[in-house]
Amino acid sequence: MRITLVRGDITTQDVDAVVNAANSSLMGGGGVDGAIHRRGGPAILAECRELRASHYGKGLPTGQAVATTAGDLPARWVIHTVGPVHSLTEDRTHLLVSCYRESLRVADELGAISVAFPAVSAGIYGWPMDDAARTAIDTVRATRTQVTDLRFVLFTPEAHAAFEEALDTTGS
Ligand code: AR6
Repeated sequence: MRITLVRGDITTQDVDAVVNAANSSLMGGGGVDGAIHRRGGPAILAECRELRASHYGKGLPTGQAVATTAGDLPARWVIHTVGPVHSLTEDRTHLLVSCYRESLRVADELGAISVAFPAVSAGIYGWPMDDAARTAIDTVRATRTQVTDLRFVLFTPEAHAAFEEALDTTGS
């Protein structure tokens, strides 16, 4: 698997699947979630509604992932995962790890070969960027998957620098 870092907006990525940092409601929000629903159009929300009705009446649990089509995005699928809100009193790293593992499991189920991830939980959910980057890189490196082109699409120079550091210093 090749891991690359890209500066920019995940909604422009021409990949099989883009991962959305969603919330349990699957009904959209700010950050990456807002951008994906804005650019992807109403088809994504319509499928999210169906998933809520058929499988996730109480919402998609934190750490899990589920796929919809990608509407008007260049990608084929959106994999929605719910990151943990960062906590100073409780270590929720296992839930962030689970987001990456579960997203890759869903990607494999779909037959996706190229997947773009944002820095899950590192925005509105308040996860410190350095730790979010290390957890992301360590986890994808340790996960067995058929994905061969895995990209982290980082919105800010700080996020890009943190992922670059993590890519250079962890896992080896
Ligand atoms: N492309 C790539 N990265 C982005 C983009 C984009 N278009 N927009 C923001 N980022 P966040 P979270 C970066 O807040 O912390 C939503 O309301 C951003 O700078 O999107 O998991 C959901 O509905 C940050 O580094 O996700 C949830 O309620 C990273 O993506 C909640 O926010 C993640 O930030 C989820 O919060």
